[in-house]
Amino acid sequence: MLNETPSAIYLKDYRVPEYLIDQVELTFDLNEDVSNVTARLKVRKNPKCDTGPSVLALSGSHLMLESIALDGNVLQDHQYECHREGLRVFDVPDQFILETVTEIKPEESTALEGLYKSSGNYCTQCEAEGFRRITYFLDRPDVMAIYTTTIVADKRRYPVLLSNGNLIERGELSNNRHWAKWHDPFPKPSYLFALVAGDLVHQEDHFKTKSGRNITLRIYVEEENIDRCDHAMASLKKSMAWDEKVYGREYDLDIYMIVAVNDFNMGAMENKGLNIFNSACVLAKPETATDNDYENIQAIIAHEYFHNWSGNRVTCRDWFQLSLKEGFTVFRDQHFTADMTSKSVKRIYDVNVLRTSQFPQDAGPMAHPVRPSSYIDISNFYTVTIYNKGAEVVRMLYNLLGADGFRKGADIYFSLYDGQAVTTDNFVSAMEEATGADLRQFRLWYDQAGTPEVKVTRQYDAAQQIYSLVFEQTCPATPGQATKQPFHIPLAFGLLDSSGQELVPQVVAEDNASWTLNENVLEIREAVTQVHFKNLAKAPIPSLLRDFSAPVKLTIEYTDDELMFLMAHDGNEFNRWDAGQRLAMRIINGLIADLNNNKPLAIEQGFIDAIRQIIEHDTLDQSLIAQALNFPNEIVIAEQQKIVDPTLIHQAREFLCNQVATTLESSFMTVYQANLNTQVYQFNAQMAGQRRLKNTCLYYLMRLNKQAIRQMALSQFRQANNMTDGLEAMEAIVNTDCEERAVVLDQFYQTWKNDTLVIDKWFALQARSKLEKTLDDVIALTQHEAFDIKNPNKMRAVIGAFAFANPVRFHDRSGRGYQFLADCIIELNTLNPQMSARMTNAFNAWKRFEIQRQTMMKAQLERIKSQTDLSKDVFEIVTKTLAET
Ligand code: B3K
Ligand code: ZN
Repeated sequence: MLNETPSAIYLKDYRVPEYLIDQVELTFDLNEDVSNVTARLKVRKNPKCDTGPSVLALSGSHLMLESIALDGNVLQDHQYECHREGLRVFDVPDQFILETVTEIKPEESTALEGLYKSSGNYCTQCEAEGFRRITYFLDRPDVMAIYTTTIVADKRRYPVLLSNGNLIERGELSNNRHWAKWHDPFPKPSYLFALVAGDLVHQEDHFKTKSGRNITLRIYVEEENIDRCDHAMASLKKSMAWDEKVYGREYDLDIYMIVAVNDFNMGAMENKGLNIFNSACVLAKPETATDNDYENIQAIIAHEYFHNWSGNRVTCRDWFQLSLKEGFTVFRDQHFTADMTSKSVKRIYDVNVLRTSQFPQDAGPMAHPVRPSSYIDISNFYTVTIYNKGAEVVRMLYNLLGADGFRKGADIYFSLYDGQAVTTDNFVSAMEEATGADLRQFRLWYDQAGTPEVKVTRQYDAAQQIYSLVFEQTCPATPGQATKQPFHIPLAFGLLDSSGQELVPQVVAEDNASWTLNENVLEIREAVTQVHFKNLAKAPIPSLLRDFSAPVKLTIEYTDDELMFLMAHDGNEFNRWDAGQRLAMRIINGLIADLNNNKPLAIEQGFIDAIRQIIEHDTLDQSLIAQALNFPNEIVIAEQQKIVDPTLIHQAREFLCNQVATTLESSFMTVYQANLNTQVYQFNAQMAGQRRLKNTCLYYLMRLNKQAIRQMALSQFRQANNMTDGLEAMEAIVNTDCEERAVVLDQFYQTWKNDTLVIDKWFALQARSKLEKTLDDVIALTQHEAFDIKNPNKMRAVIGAFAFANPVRFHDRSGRGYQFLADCIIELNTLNPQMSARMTNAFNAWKRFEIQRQTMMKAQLERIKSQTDLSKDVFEIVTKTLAET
């Protein structure tokens, strides 16, 4: 906790490490309450760094130093100094062995960093700076070492002892203790270190690599979960095959292990050869996991596996480069999921994440570039900007260079930098080297924060048969960046004739044109770009930013009829969906204005008819139809408002959805009935799509709150042979004020109360409920016997779902939602600073709200800030959120 104001760390201050550590030998003596770590470090002066005094400065935190020796000689007090953040050893030679013994208390680590306990088992989380809670070390990613780890523990309580690499020896000791020794031959940064000691069982399988090596695959879980590993194992094997096929990357160790733990701050961690996963991101069987869980698990297993190359073999020089591994790896997992399911459906899903989370971040006080230039606490920078916008930047490169060019660039990147810690700039250079492309301006995507806005206007000259598009790009100011330079933006587009046929664009070539056209991708580079198309007897309808080819906000004044035309005819599935989103947004904005002016509300029949055509479409992918029926959510709508009033936004959106439900009841009912399916559950894109569409129909129908429909939902809830259908029926009921609500909630709880992951779903859907009493329910749920503020999954399910996914109830006019969240943040601040800081982000947009809510949110932020023991994590978010600019 803070004794002084935390200070920022700057990219410009990066210096190579003065010392390197080539080899690490660790011995863990695990005992209840206090454990000992012996570290034997082979240290040498970094030849790239010839200046500086001979002082070795190691990081360390929450450690008790028991002994320290250099080349076998115990150090005297004056030869070293221990301080709050580490250890300094004076007058060290150019090469030496440093041996320390430290005492740690894993049982006390509620922050879930370093070595800690979850459900009685020991596990670790070292990224970004958790290793320093295990031993004194050069805990920075550009120090890569070879690790040998010995674990000694009680045999009955901890029969399984795991670390990175391969098991090389094991043995028995007296007093019912045993030991295991692991060796990882690949040099790695300390953040990839892992250890597990526990009472676990495993599922085993094998994978034969393309060069014929046989890899052992194991998933370790608590005994009661052994029947929930099949999907994760299948996903792992698919990921391994995909990375060989698409990137030519083969796995390198003889064994790949995944361990599921119940207490984990995020989804999973890519430790070399020993991934540690939040159990929610591994365990699945049809009765307990939904289609969304299945998809999520497949994506996260793939993501962590892909890190073995993009992150582990080639790692980050410093934490400013975090997106080097995260953006690239998210792009890789998105591409994998698209290949396993449907390209358009996956793209829509990913764009929804950008619009719901990343664009608001870019527009708020925590906006930062994909490669930030400073941070106070790196844990706060595992953000949608680093991950998802970072992936968009890589996707733009992929689209600009083509699949072959990009693959060549990736090959160069992996071979040139294997075993090294590098920068995003090295990544872009590899792409340039492979293709000869000039990516100088493109690099601005890494350094400039904010979402660019592209305004498009169009003109048609009938006499000349020339059609012109004018693109004006701007980017709003973000903290620390008042002005921006224009971006290099790839805009995929098409021109449609009045029957929906695709025209072949013929551009009027101009000398010194700043833009280029590659097939159907227009690359713009300047603040204003004009492009003229010739030989057009009539003005075409443009379909722009196809497949969301750049992470920008594109505005163009389409007429309603044009949007409906694009909804029906655009050859690009993503843009068909997006035309529907634009139209729905326009309607909702109109409703908000009418509500403001006390005007009666109405929806034009044309829109309803267009929606009817989509519902009844019998050749479209059913997941795609379901996506088209999901109008922009309340957070995305809020993004568009000058002054945000969540109550009005909610009323407007509800009015639209209710009108659609009322007018199209019979269509929804027909489609619902047609897709009832009693077959054995299987997870595949087609069946998941069918369930998704059916449940979307049920959701609309339940808005009518009719007895017969409630019965229908109830019987779906009771008869479901899988969690997806059971939970969707329950969610539809829980969002309706009806007598069945309490019945299903109680029945579900009684059935599943011993299943912690299922109970998280039960918590989350109550926290997301739009009923007015939700705020009181949420407060009560935090007192429920199954709630535990120390468990991040429970936190996310109750408090996270409420604060981030239920704007109308969180922003309750009384301000009680804010008070409640601030209480939680303050309680968590000492228990788990990372989680606490993440929750604080729910206040980020406070300045955009109407004045009463703004004032109340500010008061809560001030209250958090005034806590005497504020963690560095929360300090950073709260001060940046309150800052004037
Ligand atoms: N690299 C980890 C995230 C670590 C977060 C540390 N606070 C998971 C992932 O992105 O794969
Ligand atoms: Zn990652």
